[in-house]
Amino acid sequence: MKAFLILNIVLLNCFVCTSQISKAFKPQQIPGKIECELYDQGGEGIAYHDTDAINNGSGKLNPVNGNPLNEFRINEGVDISYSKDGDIDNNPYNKVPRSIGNLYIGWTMPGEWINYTVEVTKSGTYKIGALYTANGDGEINIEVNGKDATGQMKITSTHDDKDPIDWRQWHHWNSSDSIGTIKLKKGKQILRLHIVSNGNMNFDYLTFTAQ
Ligand SMILES: [Ca+2]
Ligand SMILES: [Ca+2]
Ligand SMILES: [Ca+2]
Repeated sequence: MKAFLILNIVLLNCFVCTSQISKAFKPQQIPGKIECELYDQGGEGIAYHDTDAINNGSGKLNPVNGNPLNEFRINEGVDISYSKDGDIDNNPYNKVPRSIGNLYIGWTMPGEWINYTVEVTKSGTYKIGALYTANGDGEINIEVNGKDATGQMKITSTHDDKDPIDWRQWHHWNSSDSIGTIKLKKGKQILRLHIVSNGNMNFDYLTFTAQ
């Protein structure tokens, strides 16, 4: 009983200390590449909102087997997987060449959002790009410090009727360097990526290039 109480106090303290603010998981800079799986720490409702609390990639699709890629942020609701060999992610229906072993966020659904605390090194307008897949046209937007900063941005479908394998419709990779633009001020900013419509998109990273 005593051990149980102590454990509860430890867990409660930990919950209080980690759940109040969204903060960077790893330093990420703009201009540059923002790795989507390196979203903020803080958990559900603080650093992200996901439709279900389980990670449908780490520990589920990708079983625990000692490979750190299979277990990345395993206890978090954001769904994470990584690009795989063997005609899974490097398949003939890709629009761009695809390297393997790269973590990405997937199982995206409308209404979900993810925070990225980033360091902007220079104020200005940036072009937004992405390495992504989209089973059907979708839309996203990005808020900065709580305000919509991009409007709805279209993510063009990578669905290809010629692919005979149904599940692989979520693995046709494409990149774009012009999905939208965003004005950013120098300094620490919290970007919030919203899945607006369709879902069914995977994002490996976003790029921010000075205009
Ligand atoms: Ca989830
Ligand atoms: Ca999800
Ligand atoms: Ca990535």
